[in-house]
Amino acid sequence: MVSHEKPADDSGSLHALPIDDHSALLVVDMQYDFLPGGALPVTDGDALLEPIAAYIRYFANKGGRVLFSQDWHPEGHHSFASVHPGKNPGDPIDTPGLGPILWPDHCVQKSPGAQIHPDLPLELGMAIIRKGYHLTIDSYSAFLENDHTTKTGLAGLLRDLKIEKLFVCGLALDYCCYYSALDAKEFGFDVYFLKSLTRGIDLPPGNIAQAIETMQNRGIHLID
Ligand code: VGL
Ligand code: ZN
Repeated sequence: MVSHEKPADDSGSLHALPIDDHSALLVVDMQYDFLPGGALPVTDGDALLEPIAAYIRYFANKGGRVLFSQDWHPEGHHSFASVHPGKNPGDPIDTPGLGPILWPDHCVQKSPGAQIHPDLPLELGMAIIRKGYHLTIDSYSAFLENDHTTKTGLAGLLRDLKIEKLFVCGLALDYCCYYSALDAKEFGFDVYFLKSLTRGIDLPPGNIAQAIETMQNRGIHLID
């Protein structure tokens, strides 16, 4: 069961968070393919464009660093159901580095669907972390690929900048945002999950509730 009570350490609303020059905002995978009309659309994902754009400006104004992640798969990526004969998107897969499920072809490198939506102020981002570019390994987290070993370099970058607090928003709540938040916590950052600035896929059903419960248990601040 997921508790709907506020966790004891909840640090309050979006605009009461301790943002300073040791803070970074990770805007996860706000790409056309994850928005309605895209290849792997997250319901209501487009409702995030305006509030995330506003939050990026607010955050940068407070002296925080802004980074984007970008799902960036080569054609024929092994996370795509289309490369597994007889398989469909949503089917389970348990090959190391992939799964738990297969996806439609999405965020293919240089395709329009892989573009980060230009309504976001990309110019305020100091870096774009690409992930999922190894043909046989998926990468939900912006820190570690799904083999749990291969680093993207994001942890080192944040440490070099003396970042202590990482704020996470974007798509999708129960995949790339979730795994990025868990890894950030593992790497020692104080993690603020901006729940109202995310939307989830919820595959398999119940996945969103489980992700939220796990984050609460790991000491990630969930901000509504
Ligand atoms: C994502 C599934 C596959 C995400 C990326 O950005 O959450 N989900 N690739
Ligand atoms: Zn992907």
